[in-house]
Amino acid sequence: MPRHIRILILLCLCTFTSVLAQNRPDPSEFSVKEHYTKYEYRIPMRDGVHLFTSVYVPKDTSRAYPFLIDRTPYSVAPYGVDQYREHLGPSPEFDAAGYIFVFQDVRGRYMSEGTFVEMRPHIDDKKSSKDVDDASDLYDTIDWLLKNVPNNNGNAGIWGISYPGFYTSASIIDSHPALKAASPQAPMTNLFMGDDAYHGGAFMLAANFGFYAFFKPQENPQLPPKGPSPFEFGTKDGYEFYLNVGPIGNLSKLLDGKSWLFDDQMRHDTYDDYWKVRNLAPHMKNIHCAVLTVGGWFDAEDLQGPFTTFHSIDKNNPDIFNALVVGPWVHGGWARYDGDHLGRVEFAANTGDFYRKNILFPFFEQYLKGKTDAKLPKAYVFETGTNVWRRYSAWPPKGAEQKTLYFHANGELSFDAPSDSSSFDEYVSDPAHPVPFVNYQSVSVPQEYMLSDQRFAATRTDVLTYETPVLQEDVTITGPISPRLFVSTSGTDSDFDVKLIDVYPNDYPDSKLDAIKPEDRSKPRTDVGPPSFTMAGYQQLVRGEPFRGKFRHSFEKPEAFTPGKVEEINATFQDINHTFRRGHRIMVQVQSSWFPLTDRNPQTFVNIPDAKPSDFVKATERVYHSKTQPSGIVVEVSNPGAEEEKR
Ligand code: PG9
Repeated sequence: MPRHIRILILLCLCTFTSVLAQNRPDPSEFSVKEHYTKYEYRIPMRDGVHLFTSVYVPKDTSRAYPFLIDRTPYSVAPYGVDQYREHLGPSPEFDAAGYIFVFQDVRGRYMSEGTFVEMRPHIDDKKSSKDVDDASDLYDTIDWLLKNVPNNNGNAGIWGISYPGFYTSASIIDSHPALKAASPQAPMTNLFMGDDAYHGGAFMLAANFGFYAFFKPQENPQLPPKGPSPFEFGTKDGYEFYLNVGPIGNLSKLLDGKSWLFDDQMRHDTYDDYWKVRNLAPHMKNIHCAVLTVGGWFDAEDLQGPFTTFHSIDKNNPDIFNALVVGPWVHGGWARYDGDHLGRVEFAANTGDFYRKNILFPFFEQYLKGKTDAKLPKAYVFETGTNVWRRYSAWPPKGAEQKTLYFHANGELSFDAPSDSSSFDEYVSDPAHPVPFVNYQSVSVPQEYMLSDQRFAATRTDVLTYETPVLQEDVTITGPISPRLFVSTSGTDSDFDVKLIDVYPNDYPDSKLDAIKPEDRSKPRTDVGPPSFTMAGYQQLVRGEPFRGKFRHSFEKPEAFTPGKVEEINATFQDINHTFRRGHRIMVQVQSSWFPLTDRNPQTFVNIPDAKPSDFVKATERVYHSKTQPSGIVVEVSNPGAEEEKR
């Protein structure tokens, strides 16, 4: 066919599709009330408890629709059949495409009957109708919806972010046959092992106190909720606030007699039965729907959950479609933001929109409506540093080479092992002057801290810094990173926090972004941002985690240090997918406090929630880097181009 005719046909097609697009409702101007009718039901569960459920049904009855369910402890408000939500689905595409949207208050929260249990443990072997959990609640809900809500197509899907992400994973076990697709997003999976409550055995202080100051035990279940009243910190400076509180046991008194949800988190400070029964990973069996788990590289709350969930589902349900998506996002940011930057770091594209339109929406359309195959890879992961999406057939990608970034004398860092027969660095850690986790004031946990500038820490005498020479070629690190440290302390307990950092070149151009875009200022959890600074020499945190030394042998049975005795610590930190570019340097920092991100280690071996002010003492910490005590971080070095899935 002559070229000009081909161009003409192409032009006609383009005009035709753009006319079609113009005729579709613009998602941003979509009126839920105009297109949906709202119903409210009290759906009976097998034990007689009723769960309050709002259902929005498309007014257009010319076709049947699947259910898309969201189960939440945070209220399905607004209540009343004449009160409508502004948005229904995970993104505007869903509202316009047509689903029967279902929102349910979980047991014991807001308008639902029953008792609320924090991360209700799953019951594998249910003996009677009294044995209920989230899996049975979703099963009973789907059964009821299929029979009582007309115009459904017989399929159901479920999704949710954070706590609703946990409800998604917990509810799909022993799946109802009509359940065809699920998307657990930032699902809490094991609160002690790297999700909200504890990281490396250290209590995530500011995030948990902030959360439970608003997420209180409910006084009047089944009454329409009043908005939570904000906690008065009396200062804008969280560092000062938490330091003045003293031992963390004092925090309970500040919660007005409604502190048991917070106390449970704070007081279970070892991996005891309270946490073990709440670890969802071993129970993720008998799942018969397609699953797309979503996480963000900079999720300060539930970054571990997506990986644990994805791997557990893979292991226990090999026959289903099970995939992972991780982008450069903060907690739930994939649903709210453009995802083109965080703080001053830019990602070169609107990654949020890309995910919403090209990953999540096609996934549900395929599995709930039988639309075109979304052709999703096993792992759709954004590579930071290079700012590209990678499609891998496995996560972590196959073919990576294990290497260790070793610490050396004089602050050097390299892939070569040290050869000195004796070598160490030391610093004094003082709980009265802990290392701050950001260099600006905030009472919350600004999620920007996950990639924030570490130059302020590098200059402290209680922070060790190791750095490679300028890289001559790109180095891509994928998967979990595993510090292996040889340490000693003059005390009987100490934290060893390790940070992997990307150091930008000294001629790196400044960002065109304000510290925080004006339109983002009013949005939750990004309300504070870093003060202005230059990007030349920027020390971008890539992954940093605390490790509480007394757990070096077991998270169940903490052990005191013998002062001065060298001990080995092996930790595993959450995955990364980052390329350190040619011209940059790789840096590692080690410190013994990270405040008030984590609580302070008194540096005396005690039960920390019961610690007295006098237990908090200075300690001299040593980190060794000799031939026989070679501290470093074990990493997986990849060749991304070679490993990417062939389409
Ligand atoms: N990740 C959140 C959380 C759950 C439980 C405890 C603390 C935080 C959430 O936002 O749902």
